[in-house]
Amino acid sequence: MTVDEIRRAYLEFFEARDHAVLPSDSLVPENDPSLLFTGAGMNQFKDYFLGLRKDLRRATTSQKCLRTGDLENVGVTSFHHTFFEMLGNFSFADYFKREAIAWAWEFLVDVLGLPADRLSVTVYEEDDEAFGIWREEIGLPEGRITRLGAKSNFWPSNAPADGPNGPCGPCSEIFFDTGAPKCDDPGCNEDCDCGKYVEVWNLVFTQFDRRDGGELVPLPGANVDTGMGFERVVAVVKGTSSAYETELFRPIIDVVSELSGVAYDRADPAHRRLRRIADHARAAVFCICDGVRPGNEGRGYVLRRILRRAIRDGILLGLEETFLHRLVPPVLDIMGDAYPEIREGRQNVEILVRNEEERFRATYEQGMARLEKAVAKLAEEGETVLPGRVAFEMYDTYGFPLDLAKVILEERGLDVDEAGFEVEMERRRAESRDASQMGADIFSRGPLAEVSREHGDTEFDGYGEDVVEGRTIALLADDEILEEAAAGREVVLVTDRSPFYAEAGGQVGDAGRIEALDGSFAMEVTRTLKTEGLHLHQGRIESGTARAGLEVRLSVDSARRRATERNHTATHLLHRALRSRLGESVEQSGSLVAPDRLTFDFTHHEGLGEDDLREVEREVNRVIREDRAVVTAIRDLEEARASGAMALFGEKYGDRVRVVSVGDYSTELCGGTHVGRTGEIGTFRIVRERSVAAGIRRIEALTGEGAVERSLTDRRALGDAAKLLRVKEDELPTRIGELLAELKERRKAATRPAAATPAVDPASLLEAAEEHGGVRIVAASVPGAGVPQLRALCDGIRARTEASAICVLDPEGKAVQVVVAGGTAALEAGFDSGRAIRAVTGVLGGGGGGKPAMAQGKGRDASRVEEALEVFRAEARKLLGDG
Ligand code: ALA
Repeated sequence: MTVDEIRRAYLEFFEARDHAVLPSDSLVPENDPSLLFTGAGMNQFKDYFLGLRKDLRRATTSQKCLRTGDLENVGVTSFHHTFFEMLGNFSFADYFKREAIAWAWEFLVDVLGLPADRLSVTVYEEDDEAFGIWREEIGLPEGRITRLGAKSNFWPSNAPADGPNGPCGPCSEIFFDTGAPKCDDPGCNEDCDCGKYVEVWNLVFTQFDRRDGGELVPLPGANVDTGMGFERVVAVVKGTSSAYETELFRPIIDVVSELSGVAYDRADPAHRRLRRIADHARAAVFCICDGVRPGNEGRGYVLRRILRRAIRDGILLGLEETFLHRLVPPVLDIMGDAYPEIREGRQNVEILVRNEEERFRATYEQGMARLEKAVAKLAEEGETVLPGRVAFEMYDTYGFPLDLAKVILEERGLDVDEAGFEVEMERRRAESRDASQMGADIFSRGPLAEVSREHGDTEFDGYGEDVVEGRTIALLADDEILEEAAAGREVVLVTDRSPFYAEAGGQVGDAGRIEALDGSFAMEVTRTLKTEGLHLHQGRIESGTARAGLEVRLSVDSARRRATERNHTATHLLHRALRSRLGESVEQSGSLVAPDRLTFDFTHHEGLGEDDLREVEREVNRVIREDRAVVTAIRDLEEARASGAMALFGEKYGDRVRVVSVGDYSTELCGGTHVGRTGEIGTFRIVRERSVAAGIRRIEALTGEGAVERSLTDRRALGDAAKLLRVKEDELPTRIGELLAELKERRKAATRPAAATPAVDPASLLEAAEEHGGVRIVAASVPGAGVPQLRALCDGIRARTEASAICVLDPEGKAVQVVVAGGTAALEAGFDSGRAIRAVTGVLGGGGGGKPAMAQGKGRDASRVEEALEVFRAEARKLLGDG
């Protein structure tokens, strides 16, 4: 059986038993930012187990999974992987232990043909029912049924005591005995990790919903969740003791071998690097295809760690060029039939992997040098622990993930101060927070917390109103609560309610004015932030004296807010349009919504072409013209997601969310403020598109007045240019092209070594010429003249006197060019250019010919120019006779 056949046999086996065959869920759980990666087949079915959904009773899948908890062991043991496939069959309040066990046994023994006497099982120590089924119904001898505790036979492991909350239950695991002898441990059994027993299948009887405090609440139905490790079962079927020996991995390892020239030897401990590379290449392909991009946070960081570990392994194997992207094709060959989606993104994946490798290689040598220095210093001081500060520098400056630095140090018997690393990391996080939030953090401790405790959260009234009346509750400056603040003072003013939108979700905070109803003070607000649930109005007291307890009118600067709203709604339209044009893999990765512009960062592997930009701009403008209504609603998070609302990757949301919809065109979870209808945006213009990080692009755009102003500025520039060049505006490109070509030509001419302008003119040549019988015999070398000038010289001389016999030549260039001419009086006296030229070019080692009045020729031997001129004079005298 091929691997594809084994996978198919499993799905068909359960399909024949009324299971719906469903596709694998994404590796990145779509609606669950709390879960980094899909780690089991059951993840996509949580709602079914909890009884929240009931439209399915039986399902079966082969699920893409990623687990990174055991990174150290990947490639070291035979069966540890980051990325793996889990085959599963699921019952939602339908069949239970009896069927699950019987079918598992039937599949392993009858379909895969595994020898029954090499299979053994474990059951949860209290699960007599499962024990009984294995013993009585399957007929397994008692000696091959082991009872174990919640650590081994509850799923998730130890869930009652340690969590997580959610569906869980006792399980029964099926093992294959490799036939290896038991290890030295007297208690060696299925639970032992010596490698004798390979766990192939876990049958979970999902009966409970674990709640806080370890409470196990029975689920509405008894469920089944099974997981068979595909790589393991393939190895077992193929009779090998390592998944890396199977056709799931071996072709990838072989490519690494070929590229590095390292012949793979399974027994050589150093060759775990090849296995690790193969594992990590698979993981990287699947992660990237499911939308993860290398980065410094969350999923992106997991991917970066995996990639950089593999790259380092490659460097240590002697791979001097980027290589990891060359493993993408073998991964696609092996896995592409089962998971066709990975074929679609092939180019993307290769580009991203190569980018990441180039980036890491660029600093790798320097980083290693830095680490060597630090290691030498440790040795000198007799220390064995690398300070956290250095580990952080390795991460921050040289791109070495902490765990990679750890691996490198471990290889030398050294350790890292991880706590120290965390301290540095936290400091850096705080710095970047400060840089982006400035004032806000100063107040997040102490006095503000006090205000918040006393008064509760500020009420935000600004979705519908620009002007609201409220009451001042606190004044702060320099981390202190003030009794009062007089004109001129910079303060933070807190009120019980506010129409001012506070900086969030990329939208800048509002500006405006706050005035006491009794006229006792007025304040200009330049910025609004929110912290501890309070709206903080930052600004200057303009007049009077502000204090707490005053009735005030808060007025948002409406023009500024409207401009911001245009940009915010346009950002949603842009997001939607980019996805329509470039594909749903486009993820928002940052945005700024200000009154004067918007910027939108998103994942994409390459720059956008002119066509893409134009299409996106057209589409957004079309939706603007359609004047669609922008509607906001508060909905349940789950309901909003089910309806397809776009949520931000990695963003945490509460149970009730605000959903902003633009007709049926775009739906996003968003707390910002928006226009009422798209027509208000007026117009949308992209002004720039560029890269801001590997795989992340940024679009800057303008709307409304900003876009109009920009158009006017552009038009003025065009008009001025057209006037200067005296053409119509639409002819500018052509005209500029012509001018540039001309300029280029001139520049070239200017830099050409100045063609030796002949220092001769016809008059001076005539003057220097000898005379024979009334005819002037002109013979001269004019270096650099070229044939046209030589001819021109002849004409010039004849114009002065027809009594002339002329030979001019140019000895520069590849050959000596010769022109001979005679004026009419010379011809009458017997001169013949044709005959003369033959004499001349004969000397020069060439030839030529022509009419009596004009002849042309050339010769190769520039060293005989003087001689040739002398021969001409003699020949001319001869032809002219004695006069
Ligand atoms: N969900 C079970 C596991 O992951 C089947 O082992």
